[in-house]
Amino acid sequence: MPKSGKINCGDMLHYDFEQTEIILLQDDITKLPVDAIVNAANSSLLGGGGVDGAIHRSAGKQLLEECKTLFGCNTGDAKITKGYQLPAKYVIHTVGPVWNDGKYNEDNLLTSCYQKSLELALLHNIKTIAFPNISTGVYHFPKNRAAIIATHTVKTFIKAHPHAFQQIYFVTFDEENYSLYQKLLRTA
Ligand code: AR6
Repeated sequence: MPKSGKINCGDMLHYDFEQTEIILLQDDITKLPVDAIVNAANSSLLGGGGVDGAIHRSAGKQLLEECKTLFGCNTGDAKITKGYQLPAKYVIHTVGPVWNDGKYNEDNLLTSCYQKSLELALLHNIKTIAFPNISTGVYHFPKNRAAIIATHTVKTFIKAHPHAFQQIYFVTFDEENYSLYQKLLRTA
């Protein structure tokens, strides 16, 4: 069950996929009362800008203290902490690849971020999870390519684990990502 409350958001689109509801919304991920939100972190796991900065600000200092005990995270991998002052119970920190013309395994590393995050969620019996658009900010991964990877990887995982998740959220921050996801999700 979500930690608290009900999510009310105007621009929220729902797609039934197998036993899981995929939800697209444009919002601040730190506001969501889901079991887990995913953080687009860097390999230090000690905070930064963008969504990472917003998550650390909202969660409070205890999040940084727990992150210090994790000794970083490799690109493409994921680690979990509590959510502290966030409405979400957990934060899953994953490290996306920096886009470098696609010559450095970026596609596979981004796929791995979504996969490893979902595997960790499964281990912790997380039923509702929200993803930001990993690597599409300061790491400059092309947005359309990242959205194709995100939606494909999540759907593949759902097919392999049809009873694992009640709801998986794609939380976009900008219009461009919102319409890219909308196009991709409405085609089965
Ligand atoms: N809620 C949802 N999405 C957000 C929010 C928010 N509050 N804030 C930003 N976004 P970025 P990256 C979107 O740059 O590219 C950090 O400094 C944003 O519009 O946060 O993976 C880390 O410490 C974009 O679409 O992450 C790393 O050093 C998406 O989140 C580095 O940035 C990801 O943008 C990671 O870069």
